[in-house]
Amino acid sequence: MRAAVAAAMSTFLYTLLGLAAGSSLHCAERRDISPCSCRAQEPGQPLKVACERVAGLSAVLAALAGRFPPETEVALRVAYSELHDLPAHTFQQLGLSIHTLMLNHDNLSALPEEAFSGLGRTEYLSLADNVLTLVPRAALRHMPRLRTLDLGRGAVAALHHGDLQDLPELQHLVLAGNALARLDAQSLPPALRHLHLGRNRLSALNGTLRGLSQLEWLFVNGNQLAQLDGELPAECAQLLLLHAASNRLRRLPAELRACAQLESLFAQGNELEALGGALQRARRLRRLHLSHNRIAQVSEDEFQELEALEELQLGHNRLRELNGSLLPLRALRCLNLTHNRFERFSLREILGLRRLFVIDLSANNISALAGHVAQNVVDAETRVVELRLEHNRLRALDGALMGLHGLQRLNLSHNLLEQIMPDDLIGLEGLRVLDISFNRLKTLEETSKTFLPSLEGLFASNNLLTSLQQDFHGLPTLCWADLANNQIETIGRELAAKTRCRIHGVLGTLRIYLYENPVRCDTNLIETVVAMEANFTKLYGLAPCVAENLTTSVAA
Ligand SMILES: *[C@@H]1O[C@H](CO)[C@@H](O)[C@H](O)[C@H]1NC(C)=O
Ligand SMILES: *[C@@H]1O[C@H](CO)[C@@H](O)[C@H](O)[C@H]1NC(C)=O
Ligand SMILES: *[C@@H]1O[C@H](CO)[C@@H](O)[C@H](O)[C@H]1NC(C)=O
Ligand SMILES: *[C@@H]1O[C@H](CO)[C@@H](O)[C@H](O)[C@H]1NC(C)=O
Ligand SMILES: *[C@@H]1O[C@H](CO)[C@@H](O)[C@H](O)[C@H]1NC(C)=O
Ligand SMILES: *[C@@H]1O[C@H](CO)[C@@H](O)[C@H](O)[C@H]1NC(C)=O
Ligand SMILES: *[C@@H]1O[C@H](CO)[C@@H](O)[C@H](O)[C@H]1NC(C)=O
Ligand SMILES: CC(=O)N[C@H]1CO[C@H](CO)[C@@H](O)[C@@H]1O
Repeated sequence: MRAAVAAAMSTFLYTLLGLAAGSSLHCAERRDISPCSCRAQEPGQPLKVACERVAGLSAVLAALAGRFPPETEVALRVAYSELHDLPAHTFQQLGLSIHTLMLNHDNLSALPEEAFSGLGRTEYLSLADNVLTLVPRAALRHMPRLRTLDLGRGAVAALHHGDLQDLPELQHLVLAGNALARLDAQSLPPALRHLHLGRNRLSALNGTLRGLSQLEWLFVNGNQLAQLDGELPAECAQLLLLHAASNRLRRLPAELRACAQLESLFAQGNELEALGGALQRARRLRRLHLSHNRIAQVSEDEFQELEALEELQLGHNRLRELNGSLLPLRALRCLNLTHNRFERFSLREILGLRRLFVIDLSANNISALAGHVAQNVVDAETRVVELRLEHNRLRALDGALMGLHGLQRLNLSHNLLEQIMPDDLIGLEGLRVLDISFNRLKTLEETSKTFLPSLEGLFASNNLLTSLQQDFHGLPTLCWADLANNQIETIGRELAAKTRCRIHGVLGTLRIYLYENPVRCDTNLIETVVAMEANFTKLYGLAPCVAENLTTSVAA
């Protein structure tokens, strides 16, 4: 989940910050412009010139002046430098056409009024990673064409009315990671499309977004917002993404119903107790992250029109029931319900969700699974590939998984399973990994009557198994069996007689892990080990018994 958010964030920031650079123009010789460097890439893009750890703007001027044809279009970055001589010099003196200017990690706490004079064509300015406490309004007045302004990770505490008023074309504004606690009314330019106010100290948005009818991406995550009621743009028809995670939201704003284009909503880490129908009509919504809230109920029609939803993250909430609410989610691929309060789960809740790929029901309190798909619907063609049921209270499977034909990974670890019946896993032709570790299984004998033609990995450590005989006879392609921490005393020689490890058609060796078992160390065992090795099966964890005896036995 976090990865997804991070990916969305970085895509966004990439759009803003990841400028394509280069030019059909050639760079000056590197030694000529030291300590700066130059990179040319795609034609038609500005030359990328970077200077690091320079002693002042004068040093930049000395390095670059006269090295390029006049008015060459550049993206200039001056970073990790001291620009104490900014009042004495200006960027205009470089004689270049600065399309992009990035002054990062330069310990800037303020900018002189004339710093940017002559930069009337600059479209992109980054002052991120400095210590500015105010928006440098007077300096920005020289940049009327600015489309992108990045003031991220600074110390700006307030956005005042008029701070950005001289930037009529501003579309992308990043103020993330400052100390913003105050936003004055009408402090944001109306043409904004992307706005990042994340990781500040905002407890209210003060109506500042109401007029932003072009807004597509809004980040207000990591603030102290208790509500967004009446704060979204009055016309939010363009809004594609709303990132409001890690606030104190107690509900979602009803106006979300008007944001017909919304594709992503991140509201995890809030105090939501219900959704109140705010998302009912979000027909375009694809990603919905609501984990780490207090959601206790969803009404039957909560997701009524969410026919495009692919990912639903509802982990770490207080749900006990789904109320059939998921059934309209025809495009759902990932359903995450980890750490809720389900005591039973019925597969009827996912009936007809043909795209569903992964279901995470781990860490609930599920003691019963119900409503297996095969029994209920003829057209129940599910594609669930991964089912996570670990950390629940299941004592039996009751055949509930029958019919999940596409299942490849099944995690049942940390439950209370005492036995698995042949019917329980019937029809799971595609199952590749089965985790039944940390249960109370005394034997796998019944399991061995099911045929699992694709199983590659069996995790059954930390159970109460006492003996291994024909337990793998239904597992023709097994490659990996972890049986550590059981009570296994005896291992039948024919255990793996019908198994030949195979992954994607490639033959390999079956590895069986037997650490921490009271395996009886006798001549039988030694012979079993030798016979198995001849059949591409290796037993691990029987040292010191085998290690010592094997040499004698083989030598004999
Ligand atoms: C940053 O600038 C301040 C003065 O504005 C100065 O006192 C401080 O030493 C500078 N820090 C670094 C790391 O250069
Ligand atoms: C809201 O805006 C008003 C006037 O524009 C300002 O005085 C006030 O401090 C702002 N409040 C917050 C919490 O930003
Ligand atoms: C199920 O949905 C109905 C309305 O559709 C609602 O009244 C009821 O409280 C919901 N039940 C649960 C357990 O969420
Ligand atoms: C479900 O969400 C939790 C965090 O809320 C995450 O750790 C877990 O990996 C997710 N499961 C899946 C299958 O994505
Ligand atoms: C788990 O479910 C059982 C009933 O199956 C109930 O007695 C118990 O209180 C539940 N535990 C939690 C933590 O909800
Ligand atoms: C099953 O879940 C447990 C607990 O989350 C985890 O440690 C284990 O690695 C999972 N098994 C597999 C095969 O992924
Ligand atoms: C070894 O493989 C052969 C042929 O598949 C089989 O007949 C025999 O029982 C196997 N022996 C052991 C110890 O697995
Ligand atoms: C059959 C056999 O040789 N068993 C011996 C294997 O080694 C252990 C010591 O590790 C002896 O106790 C067994 O008698």
